[in-house]
Amino acid sequence: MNRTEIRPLTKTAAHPLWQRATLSLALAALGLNLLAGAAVRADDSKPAGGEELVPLAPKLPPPMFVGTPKDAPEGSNVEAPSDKPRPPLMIPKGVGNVAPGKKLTSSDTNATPSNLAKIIDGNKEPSDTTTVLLRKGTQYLQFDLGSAHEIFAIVIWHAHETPKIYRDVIVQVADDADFTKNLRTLFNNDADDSSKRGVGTDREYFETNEGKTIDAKGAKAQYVRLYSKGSTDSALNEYTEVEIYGRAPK
Ligand SMILES: [Ca+2]
Ligand SMILES: [Ca+2]
Repeated sequence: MNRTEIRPLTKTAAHPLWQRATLSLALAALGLNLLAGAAVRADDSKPAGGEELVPLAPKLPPPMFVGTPKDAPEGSNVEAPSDKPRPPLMIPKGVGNVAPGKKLTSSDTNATPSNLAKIIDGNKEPSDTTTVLLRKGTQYLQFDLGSAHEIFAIVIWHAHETPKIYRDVIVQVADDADFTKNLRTLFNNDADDSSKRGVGTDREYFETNEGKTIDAKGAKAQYVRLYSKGSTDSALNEYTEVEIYGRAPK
């Protein structure tokens, strides 16, 4: 540096050198604070337990119909259909489908174990041979997970060959097989309580290849029941596949 450059700064600049240095330090500190703020915000996005969450991405069967369904039947509170994929549910990393191999029974005692096994065989394409039929009226499927599990999501494919609406879709969990201990309702769209499991406030929905994802929010339970009472297509109850995303508690 030579004197001709220093002089204008020291004599005429708004900030003497020491003030400029202080300003630079203040700006640097501000930058660090902003970086620290970003780090804090990233930490805040994690759940209280600090677990890493990932989008639930079940393997989807191909769609069976093109476009969005027609208007809902009169009196229905059905969700507006969308031609876009639904936003994924976030679940803890490493949580998988625990349904395969678990004990599966039904209120329809005509449903044989080998028939019910089709509901947890991974095939989600509805057809005469892959879809399990339960008799008409309110019927349920019951899963026994063998021990208490933390359940984060339940995905249900009734039958998506047409955009039908299933009635009285109710998902409950409990600590015992008779559903008397620690009964909790995770989903219920039976607005008129015709299935006698309580008045539901959840929306009805059109069956699609995406299935229906129920947010189980980490509920701890050994038993899961899925109810339905026929659809806009038929009085019978159909299931093509059910997945239960959970884990045995640590
Ligand atoms: Ca299946
Ligand atoms: Ca009903």
